Amino acid sequence: MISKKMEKALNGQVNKEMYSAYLYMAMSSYSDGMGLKGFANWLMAQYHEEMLHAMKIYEYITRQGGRARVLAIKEPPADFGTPLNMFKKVLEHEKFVTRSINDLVDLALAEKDHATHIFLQWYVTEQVEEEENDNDIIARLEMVGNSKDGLFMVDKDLAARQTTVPTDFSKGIESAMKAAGE
Ligand code: OFO
Repeated sequence: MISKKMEKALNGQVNKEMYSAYLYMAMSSYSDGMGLKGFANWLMAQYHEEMLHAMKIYEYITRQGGRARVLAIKEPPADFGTPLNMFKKVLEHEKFVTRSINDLVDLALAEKDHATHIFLQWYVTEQVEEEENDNDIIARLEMVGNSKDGLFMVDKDLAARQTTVPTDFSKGIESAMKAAGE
């Protein structure tokens, strides 16, 4: 059982994760428009990851006897500047999400909600990985500078990203993860 306050905060996080998915889908489309298929691929893989992040919380709320809400998702921007600027925006957004996860952890501790505290640990770890990935890509783009060949190489690398993240959650997260081999 979770408190009403925790239910509201978790529903807010579902919405933030959904917005992350929307934002990365918008960035994927923008990358496609620039002919950067690898960037588009990486960002669309990230879209799927964010949907999983959202659905895990959605399911957790329900399992804890709460009511999962489907709140309106804000429209993301459509223009992101250079690939480097775009990834700086990705990192900035992930830092915002990290702060939001930390706030949820603080709330779980304040409420002595041990189940939610344990549940959130997965997100704490995930955020370290998210920021690390973005920092790596930013460092590579900074190294490349204005070199078109360099950008082509980064694009080729990002094209290699594959995701096994499940997309069908009708039977629950656990079985979706198993079916996807996660
Ligand atoms: Fe869900 O980690 Fe990004 O936003």
